[in-house]
Amino acid sequence: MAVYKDPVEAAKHAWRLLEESGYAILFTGSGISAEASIPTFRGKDGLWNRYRPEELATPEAFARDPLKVWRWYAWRISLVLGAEPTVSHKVIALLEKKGIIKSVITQNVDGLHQRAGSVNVIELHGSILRARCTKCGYKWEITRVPSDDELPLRCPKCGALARPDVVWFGEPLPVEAYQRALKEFSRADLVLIVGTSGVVEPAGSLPLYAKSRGARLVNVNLEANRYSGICEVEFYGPSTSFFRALAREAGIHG
Ligand code: BJW
Ligand code: ZN
Repeated sequence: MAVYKDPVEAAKHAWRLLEESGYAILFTGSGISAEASIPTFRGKDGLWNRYRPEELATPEAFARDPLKVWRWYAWRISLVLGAEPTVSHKVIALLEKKGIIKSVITQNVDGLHQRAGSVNVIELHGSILRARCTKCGYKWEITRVPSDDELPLRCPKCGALARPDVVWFGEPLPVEAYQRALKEFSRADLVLIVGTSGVVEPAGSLPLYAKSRGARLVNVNLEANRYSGICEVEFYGPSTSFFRALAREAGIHG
């Protein structure tokens, strides 16, 4: 196990592991989008410091006050639509293109991996840029920030109340995405974990599952998290500094 503060040293070590790997995957959380000015959930500037999850990100909260929940999501949609993928997202997409990593399993709902060009992306917690009818299940893309008088959104097919197509606390993960993720983590021999605290289940346990099957782990985070102490490489610093250095090692010029 090696712990780094220097992104160049960390990237050199991680690149060696990538070259040795047969099936490397990425597991990402909100920290990878923090440098795109999209707030994380926990920590100093996290959303849960300013808002109470049980008032905004549970089915009970939505049943109680759909307008309040939709207003909060409309604000977050505006942040996502105004954001650009970071160097981290872009380098990850190029690594996939080169066949060096096979898939990205993300807890994020912001779609930035896909916008950066990643193709094999598994979204475990849904997408903030999609709405879903609470009655007929119809889903559609959200391409602009809904105005306040459009809220709460209604289904264009049946007129019933719609909700953000994300996974709230107490809800099961989308079955197909979770099954695909399990397959990826059981196949992987290297998992790069980027920008997640790892505290939310069942997603947070996936890297541990891979490790129990012999995979090596790389952890990229600003600070210690659930995976600290069990990874082959741990880098503590902003993910863009790591991926910039990794791109150099990989000879990638975006
Ligand atoms: C940087 C950085 C930079 C910053 N560079 N790094 C077992 C034990 C205990 C509880 C449970 C359990 N099993 C289930 C539960 C309950 C619950 C849960 O996990 N609770 C825990 C919090 C205790 N889980 C659930 O309810 C899940 N459902 C479920 O289990 O259903 C069971 C069921 C089965 C069958 C029928 C019915 C039910 C669902 C969880 C859904 C999570 N949803 C959210 C909201 C999504 C929608 C939205 O966006 O509004 O998902 S919560 C939020 O947390 C979001 C995230 O995807 C998720 C993970 O957070 P993430 O990404 O890790 O962010 P942070 O903020 O925690 O961390 C950011 C990290 O980045 C930090 O470490 C920073 O240091 C770092 N960082 N800048 C590098 N520049
Ligand atoms: Zn409908």
